[in-house]
Amino acid sequence: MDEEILKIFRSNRDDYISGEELSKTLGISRAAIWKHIEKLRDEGYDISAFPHLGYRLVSVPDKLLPFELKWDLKTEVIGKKIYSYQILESTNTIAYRLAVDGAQEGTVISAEGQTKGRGRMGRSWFSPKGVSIYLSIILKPKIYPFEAPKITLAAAVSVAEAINRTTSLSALIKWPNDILIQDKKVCGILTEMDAEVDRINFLILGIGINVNVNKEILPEGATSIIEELGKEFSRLELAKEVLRELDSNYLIFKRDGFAPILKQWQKLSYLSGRRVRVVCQNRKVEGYVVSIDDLGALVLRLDNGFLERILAGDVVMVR
Ligand code: BT5
Repeated sequence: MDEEILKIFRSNRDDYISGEELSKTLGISRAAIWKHIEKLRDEGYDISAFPHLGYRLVSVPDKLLPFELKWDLKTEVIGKKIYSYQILESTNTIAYRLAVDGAQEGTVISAEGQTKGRGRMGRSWFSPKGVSIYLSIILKPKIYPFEAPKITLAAAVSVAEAINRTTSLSALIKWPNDILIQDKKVCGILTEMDAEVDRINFLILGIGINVNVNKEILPEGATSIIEELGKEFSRLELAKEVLRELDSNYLIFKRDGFAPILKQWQKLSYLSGRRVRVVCQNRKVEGYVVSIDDLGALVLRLDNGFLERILAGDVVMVR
């Protein structure tokens, strides 16, 4: 019912709508309408009320609520179903459970804050409440498990493009899963999956973006949109653009394969041409970044002139 009321407000943006009209259209009493309006106000909607005129929607809260995320989203796969929570341990954990229970591809889980946000390899993701974006998306690509890094890279391209499109900032991708602005990490992506040897049952794409959070409380080497922009930015607008970009890149990937994504990735790559040390498993490899290959592996030119492909690891810059 809240969504129905919001839909009516949205289609009469500048007009007042009387309680009587709402009650007739929705088939509930005026007292019930009032209760819903109060509930929406509690959620942060600014709804003005004038005697004899009725109600008008003034502004919506900057929260990742399902109705707001879905409004005007215009995606094909991503976000047909959205679940939003206040505080969760981790959006990836809930997404995993929903996927096990058969949730449809493209289902999105968002949270205002996380108590056990996680990164790769047991690391944690600092997730304060109400200031950033924490999303998990369930995907079911028909690819082999060893191809999963392609999806992480497609997601990285999507987030970087979303930031660059909605803000005046320039975000770049640091292989494999970091988005940087001015050399500092603004977003991390965690891909987890349920797979058999030759097929992926589902894959969970976890995306954390620091938006309106102050640098002082972030880990060393991190930044946020507000820090780089010098002013607050709408989490809702950015999250929607991420979902749109992801939808479009995922469809491109399904239709045309990885090559077009790779091309985009190369334009946004922070590492190309730089000297790096990659820590992978128990090894360290040093060299100049050539590119990534058609599986999403990082290709380094070693000092002896040989090329080496690295499938997974952490990259440290070397001067
Ligand atoms: C990542 O791991 O960068 C993946 C982070 C994914 C987070 C999302 S939020 C929604 C979804 N639900 C989850 O539970 N997770 C996903 P990794 O490359 O391992 O980087 C982790 C490291 O980044 C940490 O060890 C810190 O050094 C640093 N870090 C932690 N929190 C950060 C933050 N908010 N901003 C920037 N850096 C951070």
